[in-house]
Amino acid sequence: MTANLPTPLDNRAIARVLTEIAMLLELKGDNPFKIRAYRNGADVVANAAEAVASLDDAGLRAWPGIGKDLAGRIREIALTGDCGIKRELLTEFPATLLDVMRIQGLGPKTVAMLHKELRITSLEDLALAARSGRIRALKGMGAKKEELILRALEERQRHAGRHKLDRATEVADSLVAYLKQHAPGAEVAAVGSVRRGTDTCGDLDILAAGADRSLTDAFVAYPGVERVLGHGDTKASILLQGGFQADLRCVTPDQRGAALQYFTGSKAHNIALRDKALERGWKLNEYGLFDPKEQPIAGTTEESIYRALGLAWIPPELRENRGELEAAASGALPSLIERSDLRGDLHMHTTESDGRESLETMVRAAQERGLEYIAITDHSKSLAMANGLDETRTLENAAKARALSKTLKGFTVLAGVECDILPDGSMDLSDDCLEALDIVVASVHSALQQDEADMTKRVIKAIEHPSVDIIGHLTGRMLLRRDASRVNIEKVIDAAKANGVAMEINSQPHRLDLCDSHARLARDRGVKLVIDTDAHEIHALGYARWGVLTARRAWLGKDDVLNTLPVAAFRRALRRNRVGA
Ligand code: DGT
Ligand code: CA
Ligand code: CA
Ligand code: ZN
Repeated sequence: MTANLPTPLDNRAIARVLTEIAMLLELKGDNPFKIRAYRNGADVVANAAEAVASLDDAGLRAWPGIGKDLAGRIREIALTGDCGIKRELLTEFPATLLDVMRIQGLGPKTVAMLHKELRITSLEDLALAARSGRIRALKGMGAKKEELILRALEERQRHAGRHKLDRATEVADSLVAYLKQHAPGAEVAAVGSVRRGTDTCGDLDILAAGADRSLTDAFVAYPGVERVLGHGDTKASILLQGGFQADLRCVTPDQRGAALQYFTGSKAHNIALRDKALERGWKLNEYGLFDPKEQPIAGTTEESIYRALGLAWIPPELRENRGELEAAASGALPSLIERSDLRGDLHMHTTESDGRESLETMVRAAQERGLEYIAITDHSKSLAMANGLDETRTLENAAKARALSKTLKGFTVLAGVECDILPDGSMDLSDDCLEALDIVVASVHSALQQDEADMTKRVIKAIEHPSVDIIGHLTGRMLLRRDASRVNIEKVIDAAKANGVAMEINSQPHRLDLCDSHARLARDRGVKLVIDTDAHEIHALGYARWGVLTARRAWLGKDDVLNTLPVAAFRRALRRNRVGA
């Protein structure tokens, strides 16, 4: 495969090929040291700060655990997107067997046995074999294991083809950058769910306006394409390594606005908008807005289309047909929060519990990002695995934070804790300890399977504790991995409102918890929100971007979010300091 301008693979894609080689070697039962070397190589590449493809052999070998052979393979993968050893291994094991290996609970030995004994080569084969009871008969398997496989397959089905927003955005951005190189005069943008900022995204939709026809050729030649699904003059679809599907649509400059609007969606928003056009006897589609004689009314810009329909331009995050058309008609669209409105971050961890950086490092990184205050909120003692803090250590940690804060100009470090909410709703730390802090985030981390009544009672009990200021990541969901816990959101929100407790939008891209609709409900009922990163390392402070997107999807303005306030006002707004609280 050759592109006119070859773009080398990014680090993530290279790491993925290395991991696949390791997996194939595992299937083969190859030398464990060799396998470990590839896995280590994948880690090193994935975490490298610079683009691996730009390094020469010596540069690569300067890294720990990268020898001559591995360095050669990495360069081969970076430049060609593939590797001889992988091709060779794939003659023994089909690529679809790697999907089987990614099923929760299936190790390489089991997969190799399934391949050998039952000729299983794909997920379809695996499902068939499990459903017909052929797996239980194998050595070391049994009915229970078979049942677990079926459940894992079901789970996968539910999540199939979806990706977390951060990764989807990253892949879409690289594609857009690549296409721009090939069509410098064109306008190229990611549309669809990535532009709307939904917490998970299906396929990636890319729109190019004013590019010539060869752009679809460049698109299908993108490095890292696994399969071309369709290739015409104005549209093309590809499947990328890593499971992303991407669609490109090319339009003329005068169709740009209409296409941008149409392909941004959502489908529900588009249908409601088209109804508005139909009311006037007009037609709206991806080519433009037309009168009954097919004469164009609008289409060059999104604004022109909305305006012609009597509407203000609607930010993409709101386009879900959740009342935005009515608001746009009556001048009632909210003024949405921006990332630059955030002044503080109230949830982060250090090496005192399970964070990877010291207090000092986290503070410096927050200052460098332009924040004015942070709260250090390490875990409490019941999270033994995270080295959670007991009362004594919590207070020592608080003293350290306050002492550091005194030495800083124009920056405040608040002494806090992320206190675990125990299964019965009581706090993991004593009342005296919690009261002595500047801020307390209370979160559920265990017994997530409780039924709705118990979980609701548990969270409300925490909300009623006088020293709890913020409820962290309410539902404990892990996107595409673990469902939200069952909790009566309305009752929780009402309790938060009654007690003056704020609710967190946790910005970790695998959480985004509260989700957009819960956060909107909270705001509608007058509950204040905070947008936190829950950072465990400095890079994660950047996750605020995803939390802000979720907040915008929840219709939040600056005034709805406490950590847009300057520090003094922020502190006065905390439950513990509120007059009459
Ligand atoms: P995804 O891919 O599941 O994360 O969600 P989207 O919103 O990116 O959906 P996708 O890729 O199926 O389609 C992209 C946009 O194209 C969608 O947001 C709105 C528009 N669209 C797709 N199908 C229809 C349709 O049947 N009617 C209308 N009016 N618009 C559609
Ligand atoms: Ca899409
Ligand atoms: Ca699509
Ligand atoms: Zn937590």
